[in-house]
Amino acid sequence: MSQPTVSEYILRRLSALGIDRVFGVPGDYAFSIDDAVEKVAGLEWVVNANELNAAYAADGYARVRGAAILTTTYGVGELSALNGVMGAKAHRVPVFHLVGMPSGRIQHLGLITHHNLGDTRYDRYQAISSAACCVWAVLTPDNCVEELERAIREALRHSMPAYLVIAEADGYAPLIGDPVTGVPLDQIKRQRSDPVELRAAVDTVLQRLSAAQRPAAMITALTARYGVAGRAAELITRAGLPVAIMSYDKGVVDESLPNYIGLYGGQASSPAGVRETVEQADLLLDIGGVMLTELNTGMWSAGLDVDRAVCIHDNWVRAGDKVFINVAIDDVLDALIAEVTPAALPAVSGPPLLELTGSGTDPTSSATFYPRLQRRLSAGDTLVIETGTAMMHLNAMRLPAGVSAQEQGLWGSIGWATPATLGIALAQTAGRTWLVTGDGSHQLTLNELAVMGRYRVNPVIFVLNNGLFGIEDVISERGHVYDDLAAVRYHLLPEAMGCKGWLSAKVSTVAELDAVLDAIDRHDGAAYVEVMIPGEESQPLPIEMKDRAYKLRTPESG
Ligand SMILES: Cc1ncc(C[n+]2csc(CCOP(=O)(O)OP(=O)(O)O)c2C)c(N)n1
Ligand SMILES: [Mg+2]
Repeated sequence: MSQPTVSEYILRRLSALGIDRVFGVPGDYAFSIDDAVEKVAGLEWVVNANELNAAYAADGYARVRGAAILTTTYGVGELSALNGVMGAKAHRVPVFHLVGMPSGRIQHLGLITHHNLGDTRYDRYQAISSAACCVWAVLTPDNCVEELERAIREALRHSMPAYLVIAEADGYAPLIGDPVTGVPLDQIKRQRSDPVELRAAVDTVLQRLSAAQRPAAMITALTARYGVAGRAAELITRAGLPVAIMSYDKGVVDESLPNYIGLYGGQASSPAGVRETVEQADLLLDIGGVMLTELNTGMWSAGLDVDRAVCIHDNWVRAGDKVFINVAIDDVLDALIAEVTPAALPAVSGPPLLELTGSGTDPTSSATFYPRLQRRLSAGDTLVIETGTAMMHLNAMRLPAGVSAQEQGLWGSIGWATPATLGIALAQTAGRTWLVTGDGSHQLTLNELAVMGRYRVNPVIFVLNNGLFGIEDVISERGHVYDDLAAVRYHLLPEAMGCKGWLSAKVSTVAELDAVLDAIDRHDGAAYVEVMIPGEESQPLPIEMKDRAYKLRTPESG
């Protein structure tokens, strides 16, 4: 058999992980990659509206499939993608970012090229783009086989993006060396354990569990990244532990579990009793490693005692002042599931359904919208949550059985959710993909609606139109011109974007909202609803709270 080209080989090898789409924007330096996508069996192009959107879409896809491919062109393309790739790094999402660059002949002749600064430095962007990744390589015909294996291994081991650069002529050149076939991602052992450390870690966790009188657990999104969220749930169920999540981890636990108690976030816990269960626990089993940022902890109000916690991280375990290293999370969970003493599930009452309020000509508002949304989601669905006021409401809303969620709470780049919805919808094999986004966030990336129409994905999208960067008004104060938005008529967009067969509506009363939700139930296709929300809902936080949270006043003397 003749050798594949370097770019064909790279794409074939990556597609063997179980990837069937390539997100990106073509460019002349990247043509070898762009052409190869058309040639490699099992891969299809998704041409995004811009590279930032492509990176967000790849992030969404990889959250479902475990990994994604993103391709952009030299300089202008890769730099536009950077915010999205960095977000994938923050959220531990393996995205393979493939970038073309000027060929070796251009470089050796010292020719000046476009997408450069008018000089003959060709490697300028590598330091920038690679900073958003955990591994990077310039792939050539000679080093491609080995370097690509290294990049795949490291990206999966760390669960972070990889940056792969291919000079154009090299991409078209035949591969030198023996191709590797590869296997699907779920058959890959991503990290291996030191058996002595593993035994010691597992014994310690088992001892702590059996000694505990009031244990509780938390599970984080990191478990989903390593494909072990199901095993984490199995462990806490077998061990009979009540389980809470934090905001950033929304969707990682089935919230219909009888031992699910709700959202922990210090003083922002919901229901409020979750705080006591978590903070009074004599053993807190943290599976994944909770993230104690201000937004995740009700402004650093979490009272978690390190001595009472056992944290199972991706490849290390901490129990008080003991740290076990080189212990892979899947090995730790497997051993604990096998060896833990089974216990009955605690009788807990998790968060109730939101109260259904309003009717008829009452205006749509947060109070009338979220309870209705909650009652429409069903098993197999995914809810995509945009940063902003919507995230505050949706994190506290109990998800129905079998419903998962995705959000970008840590990186928090508004605009992420709309293209991520495209990637998630393309990656899902069942269930509906729902998006709730504020109008301001949507304005950043709404051109991706056209791409959704082109590739015939069928999300259900709610754009909450309050005419404001509302959450910014909350944390600053009302009335700043910089928080007012251009008055877009959102519900007309699907039509203008060429989205065929989309149900599209604008609702400003509860009766209209109920009617459109019924229509969506009956509609076999995408839906796009502009929901009017009163701007007055976005009331500023008390001054004291703003000072404490965002400005950190100079302390009083004495
Ligand atoms: C890329 C980026 N730019 C700016 C911000 C700052 N920011 C955070 S939330 C927000 C406003 C979101 O407004 P909208 O989507 O309308 O939601 P609302 O709170 O009004 O419901 C802004 C501007 C950010 N997080 N990310
Ligand atoms: Mg808004």
